[in-house]
Amino acid sequence: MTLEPFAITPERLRGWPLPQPSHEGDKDARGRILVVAGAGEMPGAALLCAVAALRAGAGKLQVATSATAAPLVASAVPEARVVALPETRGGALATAARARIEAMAAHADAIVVGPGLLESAATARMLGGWLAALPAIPVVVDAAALCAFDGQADAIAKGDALRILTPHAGESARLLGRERSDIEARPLELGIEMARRFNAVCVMKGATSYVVDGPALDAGAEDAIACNRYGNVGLATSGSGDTLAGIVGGLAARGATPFQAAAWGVFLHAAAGDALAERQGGPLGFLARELLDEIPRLMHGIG
Ligand code: NPW
Ligand code: AMP
Ligand code: MG
Repeated sequence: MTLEPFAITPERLRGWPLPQPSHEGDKDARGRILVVAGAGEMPGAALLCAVAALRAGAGKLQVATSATAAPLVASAVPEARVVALPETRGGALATAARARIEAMAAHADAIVVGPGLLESAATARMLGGWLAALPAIPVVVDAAALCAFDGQADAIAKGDALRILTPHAGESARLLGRERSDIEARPLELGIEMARRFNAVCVMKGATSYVVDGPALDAGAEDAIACNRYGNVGLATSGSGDTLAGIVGGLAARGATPFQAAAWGVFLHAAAGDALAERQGGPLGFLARELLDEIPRLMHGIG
């Protein structure tokens, strides 16, 4: 078994095509995505993530967001069914939100949880218990939801290996209980450690991003680690990771495996950044929301 990553390229992805809907397919058949994201002070994260999932080709969108953010998200994303979750006085999700999210998850093919949620110990406990009890569908765990994994690796790792973790270096450091400088110095090695420990696909985000398929590695599979070198520093911008999480979730809702959705998603996100940088003559100044419109063209361009 080799721990050498393969490079994600358009050629490689062309030989690894995404599932396509039948011509007769309705929106349910296209893939149903549930986005659990956003808070009163961060409704934009829910918007970016949700629209990204649609741009990646998902057919039906539900957004579960805090009661304060819900009207804002609903008017900004008219395509979505938006459910207002009960929140604490501080704006984090209240325990009572769990039943609402569970009911929505019963009608989803994939879930993204975390962008723009407020971190709180109670939210982390609630999300941790919910994640451990979920049906066998892919779940992208990002941002504040990653804290639900703190101290619960065993409970989560017993799951069905359909989790996709998308931490930046700060979040990886916290998840692994290490210094951020460790993560920055050895992202591949520590990505392998994380993917195995959490029995998940891990995306170690950075200027170079690694995608590690923990369950496949444990099964001795070849080609279980991918590396993306596309993209540019313009992607280091507010909301960028929220769009990535939505793209990966949307691809998973369409039926891509967690590893395929993560590898394709990382590439499409980076290639969108490159397309914007080329058009504007340099990498700085494009907006995370502008990445979204690039996705369909790039996705269809690969095949
Ligand atoms: P510091 O301060 O750099 O030392 P940020 P975020 C660390 C939502 N968003 N490498 C950072 O450390 C997201 O979805 C909402 C290493 C700090 O300790 C999240 O829910 C938007 N460390 C939430 O905001 C648009 C890094 O992480 C901690 C790092 C927080 O997102 C923006 C928090 O850092 C945002 O996406 C790195 N690359 N990046 C919206 N429009 O609603 C961060 N850290 O910078 O406060 O935020 O972790 O990216
Ligand atoms: P987040 O920190 O969650 O908003 O995610 C940031 C996104 O931007 C991730 O997909 C990173 O891989 C990407 N990114 C951050 N810095 C760079 C960089 N210097 N070059 C290319 N991509 C980057
Ligand atoms: Mg982020």
